[in-house]
Amino acid sequence: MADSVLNLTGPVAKENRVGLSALDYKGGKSTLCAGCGHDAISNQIIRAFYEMSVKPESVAKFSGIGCSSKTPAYFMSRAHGFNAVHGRMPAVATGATLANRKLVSIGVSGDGDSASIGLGQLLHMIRRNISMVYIVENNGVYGLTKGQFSATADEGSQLKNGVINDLPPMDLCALAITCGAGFVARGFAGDPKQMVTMLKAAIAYDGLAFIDVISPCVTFNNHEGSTKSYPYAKEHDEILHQVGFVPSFEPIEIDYEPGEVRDVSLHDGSRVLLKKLEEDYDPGDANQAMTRLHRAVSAGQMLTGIVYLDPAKKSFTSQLGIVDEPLGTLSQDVIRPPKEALDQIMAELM
Ligand SMILES: Cc1ncc(C[n+]2csc(CCOP(=O)(O)OP(=O)(O)O)c2C)c(N)n1
Ligand code: SF4
Repeated sequence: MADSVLNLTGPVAKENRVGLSALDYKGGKSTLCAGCGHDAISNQIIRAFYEMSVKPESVAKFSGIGCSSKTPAYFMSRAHGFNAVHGRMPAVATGATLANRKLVSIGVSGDGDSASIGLGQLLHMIRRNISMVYIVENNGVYGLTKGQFSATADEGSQLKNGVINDLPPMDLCALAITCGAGFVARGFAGDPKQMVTMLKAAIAYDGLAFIDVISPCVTFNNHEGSTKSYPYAKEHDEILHQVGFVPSFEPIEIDYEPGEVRDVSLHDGSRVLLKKLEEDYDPGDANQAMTRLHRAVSAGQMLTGIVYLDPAKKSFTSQLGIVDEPLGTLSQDVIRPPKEALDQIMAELM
């Protein structure tokens, strides 16, 4: 078992702008395998919300089913939370977000939850531009059910038992851009500096901020044949997939420069090749974003950073003109048409 909470020494022990310390953002103790990439992401979520001074009570956490979907229990215990049915988190989050536009919503899902069983739900949520941070903790496998390939597993990658994946992977970032997402990013669980920066930008974005995070499964997808392992991701910084079994390891952490390609070795000997977007990369060009994603795949790399950003895109709540006050607390005399209005409608129908 790993403790998911940040090391609360040094600057994080200070109070933020709303008078809270990082401790106020912690969650329960993680029950994930030691070294699982998902715990590293939870830590950066805690850090980002703390440093952005978002009150935990104003946050709504959503998830589906999977090891990744368990993680909202490991951060911000004081926030609202809903653990939905496998792959159905987007429908629940859509309803909650529309009912109360004041909530700061964050969804945490897995590649099985979002790219396999829940793909239809995810695509419609992106298309509607629901205001929330949507994280896919992408390890290329169904970790919770013992490591079967998911729809993001790379063709030719191998399970620990020798089974080879002969289907092509889905690139969730490319899919998100195609479906009209206004904020699309990719990160690596072992690169906390980049991760926390992208999370802060995502929290500040009004609309759906989609972040695909390569998050190695150290137990079922972190071996030599895996392309979603810590080592593979670190070597091929372009798209994340890692599967493998890594019993109780120290999390891998890297720090590398924009524009650099980093070959990362996972605990089981597999590798990931990460490429960080250049400092002067312009995320405002969707065509360029798609080209870069495709080029990275051809080079066997995972491209990380904010791949695409459209700050002008309207969120669904703005488009619908939803009032600021949560719908659930509006009084009857505001939400109910008066008798005269109903009588007039009836008269028009006669
Ligand atoms: C309707 C339904 N089908 C199948 C399952 C079994 N199941 C539970 S979690 C899971 C996959 C989780 O994989 P992923 O979302 O990638 O999360 P990870 O565990 O890898 O973080 C599956 C198939 C289920 N709970 N419900
Ligand atoms: S099985 Fe894999 S995804 Fe699940 S907690 Fe363990 S390392 Fe993480």
